Amino acid sequence: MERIYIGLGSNLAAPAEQLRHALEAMAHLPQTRLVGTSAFYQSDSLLPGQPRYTNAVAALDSSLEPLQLLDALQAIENDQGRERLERWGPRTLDLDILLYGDRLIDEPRLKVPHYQVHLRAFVLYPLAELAPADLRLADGRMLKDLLADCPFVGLERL
Ligand code: ROI
Repeated sequence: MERIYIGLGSNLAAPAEQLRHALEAMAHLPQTRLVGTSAFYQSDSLLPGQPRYTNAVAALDSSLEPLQLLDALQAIENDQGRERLERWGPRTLDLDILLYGDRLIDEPRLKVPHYQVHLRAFVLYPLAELAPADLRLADGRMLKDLLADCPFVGLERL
């Protein structure tokens, strides 16, 4: 079993409902237990001209291998009507593997820790609700240092 953190995001079709539905689906994955859910947060899109996003983070304990988990998360995204029209386009549901135990993963389909984790308040603050205060990422960075460099700006805790 490894502790895994998943970032959830949605900016289409009742985002908070999308997140709740995805949490329910993750709770039913094989070899997996949903052990925690952050609050939901709203923020503007990093790209202009899109609806605001609702984001959250979930903690899972799972014995699925990373690519098995990625497949399962993409199936949940697809079930909830995700259409991959453009790379950074609006989406009904985005599920990102942020951290996977203390693994460093660098594969074409999957990079962990997520490459933009340090830039995104809407990931770091919900993550900090679930993770231990002294969490060290697999690449050596401390969560508390990333938080100190990423102001809580433009986030609305729902
Ligand atoms: N902006 C916010 N606030 N939340 C997201 O999840 C998010 N996801 C994206 C882009 C378009 C970069 N902006 C985002 O993919």
